[in-house]
Amino acid sequence: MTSKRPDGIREYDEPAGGWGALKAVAATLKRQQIEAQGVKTLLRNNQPEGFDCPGCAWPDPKHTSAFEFCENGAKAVTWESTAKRVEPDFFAKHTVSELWEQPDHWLEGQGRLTHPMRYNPATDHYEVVEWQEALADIGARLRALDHPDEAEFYTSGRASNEAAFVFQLFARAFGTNNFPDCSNMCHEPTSIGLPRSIGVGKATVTLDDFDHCDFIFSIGHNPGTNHPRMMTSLHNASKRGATIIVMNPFKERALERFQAPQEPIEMATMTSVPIATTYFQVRIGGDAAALKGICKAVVDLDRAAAAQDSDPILDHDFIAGHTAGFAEFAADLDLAEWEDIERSSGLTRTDLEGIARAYVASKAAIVSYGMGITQHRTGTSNVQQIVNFLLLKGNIGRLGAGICPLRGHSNVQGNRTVGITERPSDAMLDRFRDTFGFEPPRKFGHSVVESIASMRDGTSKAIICLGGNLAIAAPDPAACFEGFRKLDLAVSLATKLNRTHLLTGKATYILPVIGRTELDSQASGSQSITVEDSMSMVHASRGFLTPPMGETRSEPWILASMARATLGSRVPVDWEGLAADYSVIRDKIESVYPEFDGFNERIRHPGGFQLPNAAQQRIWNTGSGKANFLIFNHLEEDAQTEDVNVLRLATMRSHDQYNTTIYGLDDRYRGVFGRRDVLMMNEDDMARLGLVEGDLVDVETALEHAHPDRVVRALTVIRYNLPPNCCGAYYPESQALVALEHIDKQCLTPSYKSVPVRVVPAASRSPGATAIAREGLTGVPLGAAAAGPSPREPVPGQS
Ligand SMILES: Nc1nc2c(c(=O)[nH]1)N[C@H]1C(S)=C(S)[C@@H](COP(=O)(O)OP(=O)(O)OC[C@H]3O[C@@H](n4cnc5c(=O)[nH]c(N)nc54)[C@H](O)[C@@H]3O)O[C@H]1N2
Ligand SMILES: Nc1nc2c(c(=O)[nH]1)N[C@H]1C(S)=C(S)[C@@H](COP(=O)(O)OP(=O)(O)OC[C@H]3O[C@@H](n4cnc5c(=O)[nH]c(N)nc54)[C@H](O)[C@@H]3O)O[C@H]1N2
Ligand SMILES: [Mo]
Repeated sequence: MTSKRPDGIREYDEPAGGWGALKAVAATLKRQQIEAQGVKTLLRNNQPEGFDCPGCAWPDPKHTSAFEFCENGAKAVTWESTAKRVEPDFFAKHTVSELWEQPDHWLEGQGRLTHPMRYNPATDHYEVVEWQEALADIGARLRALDHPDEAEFYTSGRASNEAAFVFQLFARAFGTNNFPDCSNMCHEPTSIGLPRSIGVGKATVTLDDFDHCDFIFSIGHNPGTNHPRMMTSLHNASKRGATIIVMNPFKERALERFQAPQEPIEMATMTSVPIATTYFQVRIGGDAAALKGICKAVVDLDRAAAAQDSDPILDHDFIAGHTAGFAEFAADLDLAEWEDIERSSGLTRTDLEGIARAYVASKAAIVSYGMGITQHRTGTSNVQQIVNFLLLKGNIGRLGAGICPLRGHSNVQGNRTVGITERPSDAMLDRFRDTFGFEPPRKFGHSVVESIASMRDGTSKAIICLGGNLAIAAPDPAACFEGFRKLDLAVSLATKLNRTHLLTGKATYILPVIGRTELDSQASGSQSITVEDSMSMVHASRGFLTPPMGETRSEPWILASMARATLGSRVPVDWEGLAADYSVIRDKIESVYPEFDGFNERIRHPGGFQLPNAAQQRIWNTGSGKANFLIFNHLEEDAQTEDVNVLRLATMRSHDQYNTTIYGLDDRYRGVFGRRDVLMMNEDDMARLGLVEGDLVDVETALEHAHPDRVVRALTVIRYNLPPNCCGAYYPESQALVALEHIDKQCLTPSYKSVPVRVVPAASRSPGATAIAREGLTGVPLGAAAAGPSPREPVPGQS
């Protein structure tokens, strides 16, 4: 018997991709009022002479293929090239207090920003300001700080290499390494964890490897939504007969079956290709235990083979010649009891031995992973367990094999490569000094969590945001809101209005930028920028659409002008020259980072060039000179609580969003339509807690010392295919539940995917209460993070 489901909740039986995706694109074009221009835009997306898709960081097949269809890439492009505008009269019409009451979806949906705006506290309105006046005032306020370390320089990963390089040059010339960046909330466990294991902090695979592997292990990511162009590689691998194993608590449709919009036969016959050979619903936070179980089974199979004199299972030559720490690793596996592994992972010994046997039978294996692995208190160790798994059979540094972290923002990896790091190495800073003739600061700066704590505590007094929506993306809205509102200066370079801009301090500016899809004309003519994808390919991107009428400027121009207004002749940098011709910026990048040798020349080749990756060549730039097996001597991140009413919550993206940008209210593949105020729960948990589908509940963080206000109210319970004791909700609406101190201590990444929560019947019925639970957002005390983490080492492998 099926009872009536809550409004907007229904089964979605279609495969991912296919006609559903084409329909969604048509609807998006219409919503953004750009039917005619939109198609032209999409056709030049990721083409040799076009711009790089601002959607995700998945690489492009040689940049020469026919238009590769991608529903969510189309949404990202049309969102930027919308005909809607937020002009000065919009701000004259609405006070900031009024705007604050609007949902995030509405704020961004108003369209593109067109003029530099300054907040006037006397009227509570944003008002137009001239560029030169704004830049002069920003410069004066930065100079007025007692110390450069009182300023934060935030980067969201959409910025080009050129913008990011000028930004960090500005901040270092000003005198600080405070570079909170979106990567701190995202793949920092990869940047910190991988170098200790294999000496580089990036993927070791290229697209070509996906055509040569016979085993893909996809852990904790949702490519049908977040890296849709990856579906082409998975689809092809599946058709070739490769084994694809998925480990994810949530059943994600695209990982079950996919219909390729490029394949006329599949589209015409309404058929689809199954993606996962087997789908394992691991418990939230159970990946390390599962990986340990699989490795234990593989090592045991090897021992059994040795006892019977059959062919070895492990790649013993590779282990002996290229790795360190195997004996200790194997000893640790022997200590792990199957009973504990099963309890922590939520998977059975039979399941895990099955994965081990499939792996043993393979010749070349790739492991891809995303936020389901990194956004945990043990994110760094989780990443290292994946490396251990690959090392057992020599699956790094050969064709068809390797590790594939799925980066987030389209150029987050490039931003890091060109100097956005709060922990720079001395070698990098020396080259910096030699290139620019000034001594950059050496003291390590703040990452995201540290910068939020410092702003809240009043020790940081200014922030410049190169894109993004930091106050909403970071954990603990209470701390973020308090911090932003205390600032002497807050400046956001942005394409669209968002809630961070509404957190006004003593002086608050919004500076409108041109987007990647748009023509960028400077003194020397029209400019290209460059980006680096998830597989270390650097290539040029050139926009061609007309920027919004008004006063938008390019990011490199704004940052160089701001640097000049702040620093005058204090450092010997020709800021105007950098802004006038981006090839001059690229020459400087090449001078600081030798791997960009011949930069301007090499980006003329369609598809660009690949940055060197030592691990790909089996050169291990680690302390031991080998690839390291690294032990994680626990099974999971939080001690299991005795309290059966505490669930683990993962906060995730829907199909209709880009991080804090909400394109629409549907999450088609998960069967959620027209709403985001839901809590996905396992049916047994619902029964145990006395809940039925459609009940309104409040969700509270169940951390020791948690503040009683850490709560999100009035979510509607929906049943979902999930392991017991796990639940899911959408980011950023669930952000109030994530505590600033609930982080991976090794890299300070928040545990967005593993929040212990208690689910209780809603205190008061407030139908339609979908926004962040604002009533619960004041005065949250902070413990550990406020004191600041222990000093950490420089981020290796990224210079
Ligand atoms: N269209 C679109 N594209 C995007 C983005 C976007 O918002 N929209 N965001 C970009 C950015 S910045 C990023 S970082 C990436 C994010 O891309 P993803 O890594 O795919 O991010 P999420 O949707 O947050 O979560 C991914 C998956 O983690 C699973 N998961 C949750 N907890 C666990 C766990 O404990 N173990 C395992 N194994 N799995 C778990 C969830 O079920 C979900 O399928 O996408 C990028 N691309
Ligand atoms: N609870 C929870 N929180 C999370 C996550 C999670 O899974 N769960 N994921 C985390 C992750 S992986 C990430 S990467 C962060 C994302 O954090 P951010 O990168 O800070 O957030 P976005 O939502 O991507 O930023 C959107 C804003 O960027 C601006 N923008 C867009 N394009 C441009 C451009 O070309 N130039 C400029 N200057 N501005 C532009 C627009 O104004 C838009 O409003 O969030 C993190 N927060
Ligand atoms: Mo991300």
